[in-house]
Amino acid sequence: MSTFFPSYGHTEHRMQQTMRWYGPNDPVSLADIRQAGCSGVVTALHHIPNGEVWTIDEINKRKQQVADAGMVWSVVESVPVHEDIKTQRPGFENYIANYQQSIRNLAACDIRIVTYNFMPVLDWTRTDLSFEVADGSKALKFEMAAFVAFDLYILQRKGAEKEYNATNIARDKERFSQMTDAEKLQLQRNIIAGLPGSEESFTIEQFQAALDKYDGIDHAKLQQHLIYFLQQIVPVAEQHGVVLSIHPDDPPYSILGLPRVVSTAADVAALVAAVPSLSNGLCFCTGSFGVIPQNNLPEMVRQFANRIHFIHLRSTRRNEWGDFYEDNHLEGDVDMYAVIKELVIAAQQRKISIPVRPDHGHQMLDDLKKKTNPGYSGIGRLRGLAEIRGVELGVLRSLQEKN
Ligand code: DNO
Repeated sequence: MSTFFPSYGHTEHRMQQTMRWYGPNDPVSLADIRQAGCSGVVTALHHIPNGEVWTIDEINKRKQQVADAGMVWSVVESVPVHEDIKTQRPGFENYIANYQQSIRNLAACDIRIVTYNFMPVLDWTRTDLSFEVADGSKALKFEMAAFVAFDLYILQRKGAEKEYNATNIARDKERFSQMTDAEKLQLQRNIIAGLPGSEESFTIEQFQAALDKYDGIDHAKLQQHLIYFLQQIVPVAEQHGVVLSIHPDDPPYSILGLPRVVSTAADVAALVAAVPSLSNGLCFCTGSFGVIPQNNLPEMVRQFANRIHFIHLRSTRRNEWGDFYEDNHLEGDVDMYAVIKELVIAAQQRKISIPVRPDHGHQMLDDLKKKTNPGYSGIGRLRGLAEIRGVELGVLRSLQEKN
């Protein structure tokens, strides 16, 4: 297809550029994604209820839609893991069997990279979905004081105050007292109404009930449940040539008293030690891991190089309170050059093309006038992708010139 165009060398191992597509209702179309320069699409069958088998028919329908637009469905994000698997409620084995079947069906349709996460109750979480940055574009933000205020004064979770220190609580209380009723409602919605891709949405009562199911499940227990899940799924994946890529916790720390077990390099190392197969892989999300200063991202790429099957590139800017907002892709706390360099080296060594997507983007330009999926507007992601591919090409060329 690209024979008319100059080759920059090593093109076969350049990252495969992709964008996430939420399906036919996504305001960003497949044609838009193609014009952004993508050859791959990341999507999921969001209409299938969590826990049910993805049938070959449904998978093929989606695959065809993507093919009709001139691209390939390269990564599934996500086949969601049912809550009963995470808590191991009686009957959860049925959900495991369904998950295995979905993997077999995806393999039958030649779709071989499957992303998932193991975060209890909530997938990714933010408190502000339209935080205006200096240039007037809008970013997603996680503000600790607002989040704790939600926990203490809106949700009023039992025992929550024991988990926070008194000085911070005074600050959180002050923050809450300054919010208007509309802001309180918006905050509640942002946290529990479900961000795109989360697949779950709650009222306050449902939310409390979902949290209660984790009574007695601490970090060690949740990790044990994840390892059990991997022991059941990875062999099936391996047998069918599928690789799994777990998405890290976002944010990468415990929230609402719930354990989170995929936040650090040590967490990932524990999963690898328990289930060493390369099908037990990682979705390397710089925006999630990057919120913890101790996570040395280039080092983590080196450590897990052979099991990074999918890449999310995004940068956050954090402060000492645990707040962060999503910065431009090449700014913020993530050393994107160093990360991309390690990824380029890993791909060259493995002689593969790893799919990458710009994770989120600011709402900017014309998109400010549109209704967009938070974090998933077209133009902001296009900016991120364009910057990332520029860095990648620069790194590749400079490595070639050195040799
Ligand atoms: C957020 C996404 C996550 C991710 C899941 C993977 O923007 O990166 O929702 O898709 O955690 O299962």
